[in-house]
Amino acid sequence: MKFLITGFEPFHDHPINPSQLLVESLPDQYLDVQLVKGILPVHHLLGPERLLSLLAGNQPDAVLAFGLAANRTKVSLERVAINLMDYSIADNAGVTVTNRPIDPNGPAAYFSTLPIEQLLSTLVDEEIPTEISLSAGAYLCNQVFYTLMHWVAAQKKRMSAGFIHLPALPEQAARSSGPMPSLPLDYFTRAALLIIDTIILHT
Ligand code: PCA
Repeated sequence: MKFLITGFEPFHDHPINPSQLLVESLPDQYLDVQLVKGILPVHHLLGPERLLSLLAGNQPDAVLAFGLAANRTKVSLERVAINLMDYSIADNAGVTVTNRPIDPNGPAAYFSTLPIEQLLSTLVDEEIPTEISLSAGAYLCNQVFYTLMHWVAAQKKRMSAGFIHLPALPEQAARSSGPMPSLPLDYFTRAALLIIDTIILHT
């Protein structure tokens, strides 16, 4: 079995991105699973493009995409991707896309195909603060999530794929002028491996 696992490069006023550090912390092989890893640019065109080329080039059996949401207090299992780009900050190329569909011909939204209820109870049982989230926002993470689920919808097979937002790391919170919730990196690494375990068990 092959998983594609992606994170994002740093963006905006975040000098590091926990999703990148998480992806880099994972092994290339876990149990019987090959982990293909990619870091996506925070760029309105190149982010989704890089994801699509990783998907086409690797034909994974399952996909986990991660990103940072610095205001979140818990690991957030995103339930729905919406067909909207409405950036509140610029991407790393300085571009702010507002009020535009991701795909003018695509459906309004896609649901995650991750077993998010099972993932929630597994992670909470392991004492990793976790929640189900109803909005991945309207920035790059949602755009990549929507692009991912659009690709999944076109596949002939059923597959587990979705997006997970991570809170900031303690080193980001330490340097933040305002309040910033955080969790240590090993929580994210453990969460990712537990998510893989759970998907294998449920597919
Ligand atoms: N978080 C941003 C984009 C990249 C990232 O890690 C987001 O939530 O859209």
